[in-house]
Amino acid sequence: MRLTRLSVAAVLALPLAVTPASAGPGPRPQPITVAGVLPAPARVSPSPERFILTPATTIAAEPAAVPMAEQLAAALRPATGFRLPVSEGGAISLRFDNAITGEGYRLTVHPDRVELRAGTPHGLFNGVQTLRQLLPTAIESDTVQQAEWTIPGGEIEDTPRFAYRSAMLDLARHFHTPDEVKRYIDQISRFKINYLHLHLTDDQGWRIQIDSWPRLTAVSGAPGTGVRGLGGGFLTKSDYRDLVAYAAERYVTIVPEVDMPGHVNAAQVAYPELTCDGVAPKPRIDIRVGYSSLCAGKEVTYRFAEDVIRELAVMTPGPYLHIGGDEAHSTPHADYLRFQERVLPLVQKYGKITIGWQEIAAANPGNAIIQYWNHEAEMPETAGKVIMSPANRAYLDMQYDLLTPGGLHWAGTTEVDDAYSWDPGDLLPAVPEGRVLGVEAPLWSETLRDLDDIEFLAFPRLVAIAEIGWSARSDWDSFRTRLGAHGPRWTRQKVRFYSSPQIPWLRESAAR
Ligand code: IFG
Repeated sequence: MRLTRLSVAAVLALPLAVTPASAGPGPRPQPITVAGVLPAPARVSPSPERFILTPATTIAAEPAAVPMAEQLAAALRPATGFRLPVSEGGAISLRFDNAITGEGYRLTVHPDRVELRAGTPHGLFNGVQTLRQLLPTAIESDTVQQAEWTIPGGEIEDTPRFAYRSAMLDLARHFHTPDEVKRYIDQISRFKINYLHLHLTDDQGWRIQIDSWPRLTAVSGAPGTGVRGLGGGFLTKSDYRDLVAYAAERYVTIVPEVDMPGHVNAAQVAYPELTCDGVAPKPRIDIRVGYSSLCAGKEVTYRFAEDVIRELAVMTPGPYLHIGGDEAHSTPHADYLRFQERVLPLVQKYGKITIGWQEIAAANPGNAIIQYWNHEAEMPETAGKVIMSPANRAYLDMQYDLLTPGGLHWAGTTEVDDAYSWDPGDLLPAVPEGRVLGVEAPLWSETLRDLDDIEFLAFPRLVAIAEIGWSARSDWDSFRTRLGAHGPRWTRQKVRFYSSPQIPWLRESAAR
C-alpha cells in the first residue's frame, strides 16, 4: 500500500467517523428500470412490461444505422451466446428520426419489440449505452451466462444538457500506455462522456512525437522520465492516430494539450535553446510546479510553438487544441501576455479552436475556450465559453479522504457527494449557463502508476461529473441509489472502483 504524503498530524486529526450500525447499506438494489440509467435520462416513463432477448432475436437497422447495430450485437453476443444477426427485420430496431437532434435518442421497450430512434449515429450510440445498462448485470460477462435477458419496459427520451462532457488524463507525469487509455475510453464512453483531453507535455515528460523536434520524445519521452523516474514512454504518431480512431468509434473526441509557456522543463532538457540562458535544466522527477518558462524574448520560442501546434493540428481530427497556459509562475506577466499574443492565433491558423487553462483569460484570448480549474484564484473576465473543472469538485486526483492510497489533497479531499453536489450553470456568477460549454474531470498522474490506480480514483466520481454534464437536474439520493446498483457491473468488468461508504451497496458488490 503506497503511503501518501500523509503527515502524522493529519492522521491524528482524522475524525474517528464510526458509521452507526443503523446506517446499513440500505435497501438491496431492485432490478433496474428505465429510471435507473446513469447519467439520468431527460424523461423516462417506466411500464411494468418487459422485453426478453431470445436466441431468435434479430436486430433491424437501416443502412446508415448498421454499424451501430453491429456494435450493439457485438456487446450482447458474448454473454448471451445468441447469434443476434443484423438484418432487414427484427424485434430490436435502430432507425433514424430527424425530429430528434444532436446526441438525443428515444428508446421504447414493449413486450414484443425494442425501438431505438435518433437523429445521428452519435444519438444511436448514446441509446445503445443506455440499452446495455437496462440488461441484467450478467450481460457484462465475456463468457456465455445462463440468465433471463430481460429489458424493462417503458420509454426514455434523452438529450444532454451540456455539449462538452470530458475526462482528462495526464500522460506527462506518468505515461499510460495506449491499451490503458483504451480501457479508460471504454469506461468513460459508457456514461456518454464525449471528449478525452490528453495532457501530453509537462515538466517531467514529453509524450507525443513531434517530427520537427525529435529530441522532445527521444530525450524527454525516454524510459526513466516521469515522476519518481517511473513514468517513461511516449505516443508515436501512429499510436496517437490509433487512439483517435478507437475513441471516435465510441464517439469520444480527443483533445490534445501541449502546455505552454509554463510546465516546459522536459522540452528544455531536450532543447536548451528554449531557455533564455541556453543552459539545459536538469530532468525533473518531483511534483513541484511553476519553476519553468519558455523564453518570450527569443524567436526560436515561436518557431517551436508553431511547429508543435502545426503537427498536433494535422494529426488531430477533432475541433479543439489545448495550449495549457497554467501556473506560469516563472514567466513575467508582460512576457506571458506577449507569448499568448503571438501563440493564440497560431491555433486558429491551423484550423483549430483554442482551449486554455483559466490563466489565459488575462491575455485577451478572443474566442478561445477557458477551462476553469483553480477555485483559489480569480477568473478574469472573458466573453468566451467556459469549461468547468473546479479542482475542489472535479479533480479526480484529489483523495477521497486522507487515507486514500495515491492522489493529492491540495484542493481538499473529494468524496462522491462533493463531486456531485454542484451546478456548472451557476458555479461562477460571472459565467451564466449560456456560456458554459460543459464540464471536465481531470485526472493528474503524479501519483498514478497503472490502470488500477486510474480506475480507483476515477470511479465512481467520474460518473458524478458525467451526470452533472448530461442530466438536466441532479438528485443525490436518486444518483447514489442508481450508482450503488451499478457496482456489480464494474465488478463483472473487473473495474477497480472505490467502494465509497456514501454509496449503498457499492461496497457489497465489490466484495462479491
Ligand atoms: N495543478 C496543475 C497540474 C497538476 C495539478 C495536480 C492545473 C491546471 C495541480 N495545473 O491543474 O499540473 O499538478 O492536482
